[in-house]
Amino acid sequence: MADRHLILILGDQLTPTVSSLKAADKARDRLLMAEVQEEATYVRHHKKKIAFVFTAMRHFAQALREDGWTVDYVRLDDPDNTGTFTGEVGRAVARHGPGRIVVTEPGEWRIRATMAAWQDDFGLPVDMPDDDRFICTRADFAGWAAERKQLRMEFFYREMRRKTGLLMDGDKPEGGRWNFDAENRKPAKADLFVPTPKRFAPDETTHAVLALVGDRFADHFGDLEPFWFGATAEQAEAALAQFVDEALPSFGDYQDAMLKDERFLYHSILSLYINVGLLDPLAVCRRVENEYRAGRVPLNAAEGFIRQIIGWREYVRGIYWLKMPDYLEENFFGADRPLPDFYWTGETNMACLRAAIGQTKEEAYAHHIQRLMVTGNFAMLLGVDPKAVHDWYLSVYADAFEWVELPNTLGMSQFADGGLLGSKPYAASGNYINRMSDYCADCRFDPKRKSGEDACPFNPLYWDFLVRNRERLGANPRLGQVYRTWDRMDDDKQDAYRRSAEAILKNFG
Ligand code: FAD
Ligand code: DLZ
Ligand code: SF4
Repeated sequence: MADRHLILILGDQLTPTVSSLKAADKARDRLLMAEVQEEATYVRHHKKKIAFVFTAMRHFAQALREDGWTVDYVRLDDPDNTGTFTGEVGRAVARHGPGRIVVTEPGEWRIRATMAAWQDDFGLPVDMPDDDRFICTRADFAGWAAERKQLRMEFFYREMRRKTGLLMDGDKPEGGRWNFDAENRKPAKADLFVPTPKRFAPDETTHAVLALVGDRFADHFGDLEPFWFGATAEQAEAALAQFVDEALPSFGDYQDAMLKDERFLYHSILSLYINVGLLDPLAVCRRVENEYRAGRVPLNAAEGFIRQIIGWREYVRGIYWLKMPDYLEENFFGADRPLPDFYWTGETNMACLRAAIGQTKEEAYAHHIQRLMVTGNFAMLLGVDPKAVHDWYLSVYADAFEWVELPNTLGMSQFADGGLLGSKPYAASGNYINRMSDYCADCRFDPKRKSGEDACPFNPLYWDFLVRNRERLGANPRLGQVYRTWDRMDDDKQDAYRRSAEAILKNFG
């Protein structure tokens, strides 16, 4: 049927109003969703992540059917499953004889490159409408970037505030300031009351997916169970409601804090739902703004939260599409060490890394500061190949999709783009982690010791990293003071740092 459209819906396009469905016709068109081996294994995703994507896909397909759509849903264990998007689209074209293929532009460059060949492969036009779940189109971001020498998030964020009207007071920012981050750096005390994120008992569909994933991906990283993620838009809404009621008011205050027994603190644990399309980012922000306007949450919490979404989330997506595919190859420091094995096991006597990696293994979640200042910081100080770091982050988190993960990892956390995203590397010694967490009390190392066997490894590595990379970083005005501190140290102290760092580096190959 030549005027029929075949509409492919990807695993992160689980939104009833996704652009590919806007001009679609329930009676005429056929929808295709496919669980494919290639997507589950192009990096060895955490078991929980695969299970989350598959169960959310299955629930979404069911909701579409109930809404009157005809959906071809190909399960991973379907004996005819070819294992790739191209293979599954090919089979669906043969089944339905459509006149065109429609798919909302994918989030990843890799998939877009595959799709670029489909017109020739299938002799059919391929429509790829923009993904309008983002506030800033790719074209608008490129226009914004073209007018600037420096692509700083803060200025982009202000544009997004103006564009959406979120937390605006006429043409001025609510409360007289754009950014309340300075108020969001409180460390947390271990006895702080902390709410827990909303958990959902697996239903029959999720149980079937868990059995499949347990069977097929047993050798992938991470614990499959207990599995408590939601799988539907209704559940994601319930998770949002609980976050707003219980955690949002303190979200700002403790945004950068880390506690060994509190994995989630006041974070929202919503990124996975937003990224697959179960929650609309702008609607989430409007809800948070309403809480502020109703006097139920302070401005520093609402602003901090909204900035993460309309600021950082939109900004990294813009950077991704602006810079791919070359971005993947960036390696400003020429770092080439392998990722230490303990990133895959959590078995290390560094308590902060043990906690961050251990919870990543169990939950497929760590919050931003754990990702940036513990696992990311350590990999950068050590000089790990940024591609290996990128593979790790893309694999281990339930919310990891390349468009958001890559700029955060390669740009923000590894400074591998030489300063496109940040004005200086997020390098820190044990002092920062000690101040922002309760990890160090349980550690075999001493955050106050600078060198020698008991010194916190972050301390000598921090200085060694700066000295090793002086040619590349020495002219950075934000590091002038740090290099002056190094230059003022006496030779013995400098030697002690470098010898300790050498011993650690030798340990990690
Ligand atoms: P909250 O702290 O509650 O923040 C609220 C929301 O803001 C998040 O749900 C998310 O949608 C958004 N957000 C916050 N920070 C960022 C950011 N830097 N970039 C984009 N969106 C942001 N986020 C991902 O969604 N996927 C990733 O693969 C990912 N990889 C990361 C890798 C590294 C090395 C680092 C440093 C950060 C990464 N982030 C990633 C950003 C951030 O850590 C997560 O979005 C956040 O931890 C998700 O948890 P949450 O929902 O509890 O967030
Ligand atoms: C992450 C993921 C996984 C594990 N499996 C599938 C799948 O089987 N089918 C699918 O349509 N999408 C899957 N995804 C998401 C994609 O790999 C990819 O990250 C996004 O579609 C890119 O925007
Ligand atoms: Fe981490 Fe160093 Fe503290 Fe140990 S002492 S927990 S290695 S920061």
